[in-house]
Amino acid sequence: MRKIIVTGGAGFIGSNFIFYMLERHPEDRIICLDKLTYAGNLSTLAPVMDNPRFRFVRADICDRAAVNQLFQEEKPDIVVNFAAESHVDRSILNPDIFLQTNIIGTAVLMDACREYGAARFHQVSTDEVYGDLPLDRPDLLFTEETPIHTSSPYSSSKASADLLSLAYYRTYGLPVTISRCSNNYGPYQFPEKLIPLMIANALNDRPLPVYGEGLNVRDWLYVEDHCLAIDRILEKGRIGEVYNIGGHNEMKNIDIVRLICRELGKPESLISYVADRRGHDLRYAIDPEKIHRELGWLPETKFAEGIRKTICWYLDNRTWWEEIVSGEYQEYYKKMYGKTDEEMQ
Ligand code: NAD
Ligand code: TDX
Repeated sequence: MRKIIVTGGAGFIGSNFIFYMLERHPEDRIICLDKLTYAGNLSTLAPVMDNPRFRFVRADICDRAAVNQLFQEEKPDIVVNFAAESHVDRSILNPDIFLQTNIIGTAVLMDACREYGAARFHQVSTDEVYGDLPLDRPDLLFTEETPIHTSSPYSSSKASADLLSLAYYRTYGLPVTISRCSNNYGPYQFPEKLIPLMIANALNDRPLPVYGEGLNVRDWLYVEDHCLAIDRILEKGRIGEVYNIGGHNEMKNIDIVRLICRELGKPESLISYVADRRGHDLRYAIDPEKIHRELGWLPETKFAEGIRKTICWYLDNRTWWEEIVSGEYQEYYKKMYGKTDEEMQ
């Protein structure tokens, strides 16, 4: 039996990972450590709360005493660190918390891994650490050797955590692996991110705010394929290595928004071009050759299927996202887009 601490497991990818692991590995015990920020929702984890192989602990990964106490109690074999401030626009409005959680929090977790002898620390990173690629060079892709070259406070904080993780590997011999994944989509994604924001607004016949001309390109991966890739890295990945994760699925933002309108039967007149994001990365594109060659990973869900499943999930789970788009989110929305979600009706 492996004991696995999953940090940030009440968020989008972490919760999908917990569901995936409990089902795929009936011998594992999963302990979720989450602060429950605006992005973390305990209701997401309701289906597994009573599972005897699951435990939820509310704590901040920056809180050394709380983290050490949990490691003392559980003596985990593996730690998978999803916990992070994850939204680029929020990092532009207020970088400070990104430095705290994404950098200091990662260090606190790795110190606890050293102290209590975890056999693996896996850092969930992002393709954003490589900066961006030009729109007119489709031949260029991010490989694991692409230099770190960040654009936003968010990506800089994630890159800092990556460097720190590799330093802990080299200096202390901590058994670290890192994955850098492209943009994820799927169930339970907070509606501040492009795809769920457009689905939620379109369903409410509200404007669809596209930054700039909507020509920026992202490489989209269905969340379950990300979970599968991390599972492979935990089982067969080489210590001290970085693995890129992506599915060769580049799309322009505007094409995604138009597709969502089509799928929901909503008019494109809802699209509203708004001021561009500061420092907006032009294009992300992952070369997943290493993880394919070494670990045999390939994505299983095609975009056409994944986006339909995702849209259906948001249609079937209105209460989940309607509850979380209240309160703090309304304040953020106003700061970000000028009006609250409700005023935009
Ligand atoms: P999310 O914002 O949906 O969830 C983050 C979770 O972390 C929340 O449950 C939140 O409560 C928790 N958290 C935040 N600060 C914490 C703290 N100080 N202590 C404990 N818990 C804390 O994020 P996500 O989209 O699921 O991303 C998860 C990870 O994957 C992040 O590290 C992100 O950088 C990385 N990533 C995300 C994507 C993507 O497309 N979403 C792509 C590549 C990598
Ligand atoms: O209202 C919007 N309008 C818009 O045009 C929003 C929220 C986004 N966009 C654009 C900006 C990006 O080009 O859509 C694209 C995707 O934006 P986000 O969903 O905010 O994702 P991105 O900035 O690409 O970062 C995501 O992928 C990498 C995750 O949020 C990160 O956590 C991950 O590391």
